[in-house]
Amino acid sequence: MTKRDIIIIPDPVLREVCKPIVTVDADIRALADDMLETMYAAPGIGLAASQIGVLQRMFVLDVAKEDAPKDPMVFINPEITWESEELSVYQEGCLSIPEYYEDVERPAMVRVKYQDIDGQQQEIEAGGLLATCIQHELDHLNGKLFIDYLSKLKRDRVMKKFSKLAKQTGKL
Ligand code: GNR
Ligand code: NI
Repeated sequence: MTKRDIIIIPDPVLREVCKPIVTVDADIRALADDMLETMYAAPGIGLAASQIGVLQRMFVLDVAKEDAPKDPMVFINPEITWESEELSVYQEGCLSIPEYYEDVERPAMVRVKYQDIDGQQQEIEAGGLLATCIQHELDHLNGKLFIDYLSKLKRDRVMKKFSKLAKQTGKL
């Protein structure tokens, strides 16, 4: 297992659309391990492959409470097959936009079809924080970030702050 570096905005890699995974093989299982290690170390409750510069349709999650046992989940080629009309608001954050948090409204419940780490087709219905996280991670695979749901003023402000930081640290 290897901890990978997490890509921060405004890196354009975060705006790329990830490609479907054709076969769930040993390389994909090793990637899932690296992504979970990176997510736990951050620490975060989710991580999409594009956040470590891998443009494949896969994300990992663990929304277990801090005092509960670990519950790592891996979603390969995920697709939302249903979303509730009911919406809910969560204060979201993103490891690619460190220390910035804002409320985002999304469907309260979703059904998601995906392949698991054994390549088996699965479908689950999720609510609460899990539903929010699944939507946040699936957005990453389509090059979308949670700040895209905010006003242009807020989004421009945060992009500007991180662009300036990237220049100072020579990462852009
Ligand atoms: O660690 C994370 N916390 C979080 C909180 C509310 C809604 C979504 C998230 S996902 C985020 C990790 C991340 O950036 N995943 O892409
Ligand atoms: Ni994120």
